[in-house]
Amino acid sequence: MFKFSNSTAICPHCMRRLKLKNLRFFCVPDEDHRHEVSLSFVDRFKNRLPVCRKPFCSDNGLTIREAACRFCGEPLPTQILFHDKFLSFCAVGVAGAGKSSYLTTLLHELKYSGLPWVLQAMDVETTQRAQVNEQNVYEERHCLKGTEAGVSPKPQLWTILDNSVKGDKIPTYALTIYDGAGEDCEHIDHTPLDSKISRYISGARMLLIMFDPLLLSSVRGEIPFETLNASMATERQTSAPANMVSMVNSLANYIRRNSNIPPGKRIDSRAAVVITKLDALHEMINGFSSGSTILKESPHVSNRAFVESDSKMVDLEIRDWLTRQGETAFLGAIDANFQTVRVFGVSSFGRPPDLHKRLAKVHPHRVLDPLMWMLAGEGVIPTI
Ligand SMILES: Nc1nc2c(ncn2[C@@H]2O[C@H](COP(=O)(O)OP(=O)(O)OP(=O)(O)O)[C@@H](O)[C@H]2O)c(=O)[nH]1
Ligand SMILES: [Mg+2]
Ligand SMILES: [Zn+2]
Ligand SMILES: [Zn+2]
Repeated sequence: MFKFSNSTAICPHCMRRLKLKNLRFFCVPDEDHRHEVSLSFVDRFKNRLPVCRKPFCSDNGLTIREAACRFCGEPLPTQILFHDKFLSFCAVGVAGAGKSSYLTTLLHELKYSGLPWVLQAMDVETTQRAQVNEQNVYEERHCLKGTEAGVSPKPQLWTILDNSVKGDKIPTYALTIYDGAGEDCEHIDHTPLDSKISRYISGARMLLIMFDPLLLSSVRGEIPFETLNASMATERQTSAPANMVSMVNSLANYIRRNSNIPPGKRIDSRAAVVITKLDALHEMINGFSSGSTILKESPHVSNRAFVESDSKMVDLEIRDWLTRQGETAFLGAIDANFQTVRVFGVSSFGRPPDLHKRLAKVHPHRVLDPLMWMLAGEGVIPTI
């Protein structure tokens, strides 16, 4: 059995470890009467949220509505401390690699794939952002707009309720997801990035390094022009694959500097290398052969466990494919910098958009695999 009580809460904005005393609490009986409430001795002792005892407030029921981190000042959901595990990941990749589309379908699959988990947003911003993206992709069936560069988008804050555990206490996991702009990732080592973004990248439990295969010239020569055009963020995607190698190197340098890791030591956060837009490669003669594991349905969800042999096979098939494309430098850079690396292949939409960037019915392929890998590593699901 896992000892959930061992986990420490982490501020999703500054990634510092949080205890009850590191939070400020505010009572908001109504907008005109917002005030801070301190923890009593008993609150600290029992590790519980404070209650406002002013007569006006207590007449209005439970009035502690807001909390904030004492370190960075960012607002936090009041319940943030009471999760059993704190999981976070961060998607990095050049502009147009498919990060936001991937995260949209990932969350959708997580909700509807039949896993015994309930996904709840912790704050209003997360709810709104997820709604806008879902509506775009699943209802209006249109590709997303590029993520705004130069600003620090807020991490999405989710709670996973684990219904698979019997008994009166359901384990809950805090899942924070950060989806930045590709443009910012490309210059990560050269520009003075927002200190919040930097802490987030260094502190995430898993990095999703998204690799767009359509940037490879060997691929571009082999797939129809229409498919290529529809599957690229044309106004943004100018990066050559060489940039992916330099992006990985500068990302690694950057994490090393921020976390004081010497150059000769591998970084110990998990790195999931995710090859996106697999659907566009179907027409490639030199693509994956029809019996490949990567083209089969993912077995992890139906087994409610991480199937190691399947994942290893997919890892091998993609490494082999990239080697055939002459792209050994990219994987070399990742293997040299990260201790725990696994390669995945996904299609967020299931088939390419049309020339007007409209989508057919969305059929994501293997989008949950990287998440299942992280959950297995954290002991949430078994590895078989
Ligand atoms: N064929 C295909 N194309 C995709 C897929 N996912 C994304 N695309 C294409 O890639 C483009 C960019 O996708 P985004 O998800 O916005 O990429 P991003 O990495 O978030 O880009 P930035 O926010 O600019 O960094 C989309 O407009 C689609 O044309 C996919 O699963 N298949
Ligand atoms: Mg984006
Ligand atoms: Zn903080
Ligand atoms: Zn009050």
